[in-house]
Parts: sequence; C-alpha cells; structure tokens
Amino acid sequence: MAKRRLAHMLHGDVPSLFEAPLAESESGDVVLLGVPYEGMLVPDRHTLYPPGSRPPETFYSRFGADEAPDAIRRASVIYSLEHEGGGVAAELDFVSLSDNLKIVEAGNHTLESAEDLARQTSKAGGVTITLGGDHLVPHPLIRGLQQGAARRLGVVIFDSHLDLHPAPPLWAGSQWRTLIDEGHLQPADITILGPRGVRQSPQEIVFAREHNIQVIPLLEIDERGLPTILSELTERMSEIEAVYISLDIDVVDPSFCPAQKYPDAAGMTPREILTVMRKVTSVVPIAGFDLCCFSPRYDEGQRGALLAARFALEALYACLGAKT
Ligand SMILES: [Mn+2]
Repeated sequence: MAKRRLAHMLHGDVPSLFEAPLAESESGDVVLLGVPYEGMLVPDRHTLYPPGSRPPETFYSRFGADEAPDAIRRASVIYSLEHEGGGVAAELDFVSLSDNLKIVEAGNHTLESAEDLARQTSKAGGVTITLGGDHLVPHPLIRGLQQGAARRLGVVIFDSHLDLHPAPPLWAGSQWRTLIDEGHLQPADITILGPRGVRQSPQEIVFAREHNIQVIPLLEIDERGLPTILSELTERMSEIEAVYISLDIDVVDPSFCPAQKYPDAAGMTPREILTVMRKVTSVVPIAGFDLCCFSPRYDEGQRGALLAARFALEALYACLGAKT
C-alpha cells in the first residue's frame, strides 16, 4: 500500500491549509492566508507593548495567537482537499469543493501585505479566508476588501467582547470602531453575537447603543432562542450586499477549545456557530472570514486547532454559495 504524502507544504513541516495548492498568483475564488500577528499588547490600561515583543504572561492576558495559523494548518489535514474527490462535503449534498471552487493558499502575511492581498482578491471577485493572529487582523482585511470592491458590507462578529474601545486605534480591542471611523463599515450593518462575562467596559456599550450596532449577548440567544435571533438577523441584512464573518475563538465554550487568549467559561457551542454561519451566508454572499485569538500553546491534543480548521471549512462551504 502506497504511503500517503502531504500534497502541498507551505514551509518546513507545515502543510498548506486543507492542503490547498499554493498560490502562484493571487487570483482564486477563495484565497486562504495566515496573518500570524500579535501586537500592541495591552497588559494594563497604561502600557502598550510594541508588535513582536514578548512580555511576560500575566493573570489577565495570554499570548501566542501568532502561532495559530501554522497550528491550524497542521490540524486541517483532517479536512484535506486531497481526499478522494477533492473535498466532497456531506453538508453540501456531497459536492466536491475542489471541482467547484478555485482555492489557493497564499501563505503567511503581515498586516500590510494582507491588506494588499485582500484588495487584489476582492477586485478579482474572490473571497479571503484568514487565520489570525489577534483580533486586529480583520482591520486590514476589511480595508483591503472594501478598497478592491466597495460594497455595503455587513459584518457578523462572534466574540465574548465588543472591541469598540476608542483608543489606541490599531489594537485588538478597537478594530471595529476604527473601521467605522475610517468609513469602511456602517455601524448599523454590524452585529456582535455572544458577549458574556465581565471583561467589558461601559464606554463600549454606550458607543454601540448610540450608533445602533446590534449587540446580542449570549444570554439573549439562550432566552429568545437561536431561530428567532437568526430570523431577525437575516431580516436586518436584507439590504446588505456581502457579509464578512469574524470569529474570535473566545466566543466558544473553552471546554470545546481551551486554546483561547481570553477564555470565559460557558460559551457558545461549535454547532451553534456553524448554524449561524450557514444561515447568514445562505442569504448574503460571503466576502471574507477570519478566525482570531487562538493560542495553540494552551491547546490539548489539537482539539482547538481541529475546531478552528472546521470553522474555516464552513467558510469555504459558504464560498460555494457566494459563487453560484
Ligand atoms: Mn474576544
């Protein structure tokens, strides 16, 4: 019996995401990339560490999101497009992903080069699927996507936190506000699903309410039920031209994924998240997806990396709908 070999290696012992072919040009229906960026670390309200620094861990902060893209790629061979048939998806009536989408892996990028790549990709009509990195990562991606093809872009954010701080403008707690300030997003087109716990600040919810950003805490999903929330969400998105989905892994219950920068017990289940992704992208074409704040050094048996890869796979499924 012939031994199976990994089909596409990105660098060293790291395969490409889903073993997708490496990009020779940036054009594809779907461009997969990593942004192993973790910077502007904020250990307290008065100190900001520059990108690339490695401050000591504290009780309040975990690091290691810059190690996430390669860890997720390693786990993603479970979902390899090199399986017989090229990624035949049970959830899509056994359609082959590779036969219906040109999927390329563009490797790891800086914030700056990710923005360029997103611009070229959306200009060519493609979708970006990005492995972060901390939660600043959607900032350059959305900027680039909007520069390449300006659309009324809705954003569905899964996060335990609002990330609507006023300053500093470029860190993983202010990115949505900065995108609004820069004119790339309209506040009313933003929905934040899943906030819970006490790691919140009053000024963020004041800003959200004043600007009509839809915030749906996890408790509201529990009390009113996901089907009701989803029908209101899709109704609200009826005038949206495309949707960008941003998934902070800390929205997930840490029992499913312990490898989080800011864990908080009793979160969303993976299948709830997949259901929302599926429903939203069935009514609005997907423009891009990112998964952020995964820290592999806290993972157990690739449990979190496998889940992260599964979320990226769901985004890939959504791209089939965006194309047809
Ligand atoms: Mn968060």
